[in-house]
Amino acid sequence: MVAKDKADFVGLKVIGEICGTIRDELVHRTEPGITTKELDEIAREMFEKAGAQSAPKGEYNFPGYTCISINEEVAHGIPKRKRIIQEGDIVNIDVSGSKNGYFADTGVSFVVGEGEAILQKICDVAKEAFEAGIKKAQPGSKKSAIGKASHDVAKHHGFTVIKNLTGHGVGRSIHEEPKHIFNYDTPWDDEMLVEGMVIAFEPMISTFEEEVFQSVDGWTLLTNESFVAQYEHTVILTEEGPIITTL
Ligand code: M3C
Ligand code: CO
Ligand code: CO
Repeated sequence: MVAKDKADFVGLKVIGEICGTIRDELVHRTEPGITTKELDEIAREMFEKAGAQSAPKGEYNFPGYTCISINEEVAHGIPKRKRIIQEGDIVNIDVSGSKNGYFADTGVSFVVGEGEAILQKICDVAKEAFEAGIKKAQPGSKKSAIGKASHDVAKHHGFTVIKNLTGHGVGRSIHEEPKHIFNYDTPWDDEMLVEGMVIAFEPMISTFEEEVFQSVDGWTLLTNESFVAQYEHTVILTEEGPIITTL
């Protein structure tokens, strides 16, 4: 969407804060021994208390309130009673929701306790790639500048980006125009960014692969052998600078 008036900004900030708070609480509660279903249950209660709805459930009938993906799972991981989180796992928690017709989407990858150093490294690089991309997200600039900046960061650290998953427009629904915010340079894409445009930018940094594939469960997106970290926020683009609603 393109945010135009006070009501749009307030609506986006309200659901942004709800999703950001749920994401942080789930990260905080993640420890070895907890199941992904238990974490999702915390999110269910928090959505309910906030008078908000889970976007995956409400929009796609996803079997969970949040997407929780571990190790070879990159995204759209289904919370499960049998999936017990272990020390050293790389976990991605992606929280998206709506309230009063406004939507937000945010996610973060992190390592549980002590893990392999490279896992922490890709998490740090995903954040750095997000920040580099968002610096280019100015009204009047080309949309493709965002992906180029994030890919440059990945390459600088010797990593790759996932090319068959992208960020997206958000605001009045979970996935809307602009359909794709790529994680790499797309010089053919001459779409321009405009004042008030709301995007979810979500660079996915891999140790060496560029594509994910879908699991037989019909939801979970997997890698073959690499590890992937994602970092996502909902951002309103303005002349005065980006407003991150999900901080
Ligand atoms: N929030 C998710 C979508 C959840 S709906 C099942 C997203 O938009 O960030 C991703 N899209 C692709 C991978 S993660
Ligand atoms: Co998301
Ligand atoms: Co998203």
